[in-house]
Amino acid sequence: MVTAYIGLGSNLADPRSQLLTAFDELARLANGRLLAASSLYRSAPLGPAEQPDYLNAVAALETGLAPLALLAELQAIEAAHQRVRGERWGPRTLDLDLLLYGDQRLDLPTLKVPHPGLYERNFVLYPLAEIAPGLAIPGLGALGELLARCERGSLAVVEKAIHGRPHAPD
Ligand code: A4P
Ligand code: MG
Repeated sequence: MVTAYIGLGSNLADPRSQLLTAFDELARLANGRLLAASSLYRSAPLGPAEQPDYLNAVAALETGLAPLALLAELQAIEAAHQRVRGERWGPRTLDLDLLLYGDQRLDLPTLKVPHPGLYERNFVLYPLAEIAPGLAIPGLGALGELLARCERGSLAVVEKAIHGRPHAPD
C-alpha cells in the first residue's frame, strides 16, 4: 500500500458539495481508504481572472492501485461530476489532480508526479501541510520549505476539518 495525495478543486455548480461528494467517492475507491481530508479553502483563480473563486482541498489516500489505475479512477470521478452538471465546453465542476504517489517520481505522457504545479500553488501547499506537515516532496525537498516560499495571499479556510473531514461551522 502507498499513500497518495489528491488535490481537489471546483469553482462551479456548488463547489462545496462537489468537494464533499468527491471525498466520499475517494473513500469508496477499491483497494484503499481515505486517511485524511483537509479543510476547504477559498482561493483566487489561477489563470483567467474572469471566473469565480475556487474551493480547494487535499485528500490523503492509502491505496493499492498502481499510479495509472488511480489516475483512471480519479478521471472517472471527474467524469461523473461533469455528467451530473453537464455544461458542454463549460469550465470544470471538479478537478482531481494526483499530487503525490508515495515517494515516486513519474514522467509519463499522461501522468507527471509530483504534480507539476504543486511546488508554487498556495491552494495545494497549505491544505497539504494541514494533513501532512512533515512531508518530503520527491525531488523538491521539505514541504515546510516550499511553504515558506509560498505566499498565503487571499487563501482562506471556509470550512474547517474536524476528525479528518470538513465540517461547517455551527
Ligand atoms: N496529468 C498529468 N499529470 C497529472 C497528475 N499528476 N494528475 C494529465 C492529474 N492529471 C495529470 O488534465 C489534463 C491531463 O493532465 C490529464 O488528461 C492527465 O493525463 P485535466 O484535469 O484534464 O485538465 P486541467 O486540469 O484543466 O489542466 P491542468 O493543466 O491539469 O490544470 P490544473 O493544473 O489542474 O489547473 N485556480 C485555483 N485557485 N484553484 C484551482 O484548483 N485549477 C486550475 C486547473 C486552474 N486554476 C485554479 C485551479
Ligand atoms: Mg487537473
